[in-house]
Amino acid sequence: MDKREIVTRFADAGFLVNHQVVNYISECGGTGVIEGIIASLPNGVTVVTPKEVPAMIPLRTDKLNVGVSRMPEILFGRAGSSVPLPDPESSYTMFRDRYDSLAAMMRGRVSPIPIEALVRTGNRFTDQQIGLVGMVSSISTSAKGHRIVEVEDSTGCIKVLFNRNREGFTEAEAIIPDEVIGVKGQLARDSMGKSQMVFSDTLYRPDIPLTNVPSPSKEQGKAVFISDIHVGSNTFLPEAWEKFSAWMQTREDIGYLLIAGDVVDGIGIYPDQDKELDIKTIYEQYDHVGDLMAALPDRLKIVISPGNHDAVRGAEPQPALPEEFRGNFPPNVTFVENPALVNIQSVNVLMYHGRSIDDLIKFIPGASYTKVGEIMEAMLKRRHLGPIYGQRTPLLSTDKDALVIRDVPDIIHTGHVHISDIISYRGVLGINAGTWQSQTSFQKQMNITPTPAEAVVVDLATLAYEKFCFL
Ligand code: D5M
Ligand code: FE
Ligand code: ZN
Repeated sequence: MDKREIVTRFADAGFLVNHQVVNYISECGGTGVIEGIIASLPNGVTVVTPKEVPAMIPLRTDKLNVGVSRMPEILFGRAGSSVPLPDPESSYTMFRDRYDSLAAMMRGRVSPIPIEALVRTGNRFTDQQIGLVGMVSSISTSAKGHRIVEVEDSTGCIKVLFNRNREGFTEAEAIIPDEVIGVKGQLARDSMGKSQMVFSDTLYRPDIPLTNVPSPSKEQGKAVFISDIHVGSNTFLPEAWEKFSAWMQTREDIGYLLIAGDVVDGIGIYPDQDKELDIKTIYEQYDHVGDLMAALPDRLKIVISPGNHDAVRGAEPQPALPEEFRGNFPPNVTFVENPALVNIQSVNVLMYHGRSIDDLIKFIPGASYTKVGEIMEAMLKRRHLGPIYGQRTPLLSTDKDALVIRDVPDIIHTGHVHISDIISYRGVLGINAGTWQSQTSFQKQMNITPTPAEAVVVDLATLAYEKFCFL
């Protein structure tokens, strides 16, 4: 369209027009465009500038431009992906996968020899420095206070002694059942002169590489991390949630909300729970969570993974919340399994409810509920979210061990213990989100003081975080 004609048309309608607008229309518009622009002009405008032409308003690249936040990409833990092995006895497959994948992370540092070759009578390694990688099958303490750890690989098993007077003994004391460790040390006969034993010089864990650096997003955007809403419980804090919800309306810079499980209090999770429930059916509890999610800004992309109070199988990996409970949720919610690896604007977030934290606190000396950050660190060092089999965390037999931390995440997001904590370990940000329920009668008995109504905001472009409280 001719530029002079454009100017004339605006003039006929009583408007002056800026040259950028003229250029824009001459390149991509017909007469209909001019009529559209004129029709939508606010009262009082006499000069038409790019500001008045919605299609010309550039996409904002400042931090407020998260209205266009992309859908989270589920890298691991997509709904329906964790399938139990047909034969529950075949947990061997899963442990074999755990061993293989964690051993691979240490092979270069440890140069392991198969254990069978170390224990064979007359083997050529006796009294030599050797390396091995094994899964911990039993742990004991000798009369002199040394740690004796039995480890196994697919070829055999052997005892390793960690001397209490050696440097690094604290890490050896923190060895837990079913984790995979590497050892370098001296192969020798035990004190009875019978079987072979390794006297450890150095303990290795799969760990996060020292060279790991955080990889923030190249795009602007922010995400909120919460957990353990416990809707339905009479200790759920509706006023605090309302404050949070109202605040979210004002935070146009936030594009994502991630929730790490226990969104409802559930039904029949602990004895006499019904006496502590305000909402007594599981469907009504989820419908209410759906209402809470729908009241949040719909520009948000919400990701929900389940916890031990949710209406899914307790054994981990836990499936995503089934369709029958999702009826009242808005379409901007994505349901994933527990655990799940979620990519938001190229930042990888490992979501895990954290039931194993109870077990890890029990087994790691000095660990406590008030220092959950150390437990997230323990998971990262072991590259496993919950190694200990047969304690409080039920583990499902699957062909791949879903709790192995295969790829180093940028953020690990847990919950469950209702006490918030944030750490940074070798470039990985660890966020244990608190809860949205006040102290329960059980927690009172156990002397657990929760940190309710907190939300952690992470700037995806810098991975800097900020904590907000809504009590
Ligand atoms: O777990 C909240 C926290 O309370 C978590 O650290 C476990 C602990 N907890 C809760 N119930 C029990 C029982 N019955 N025994 C031991 N520890 C418990 P949540 O998953 O929200 O219940
Ligand atoms: Fe919880
Ligand atoms: Zn929980």
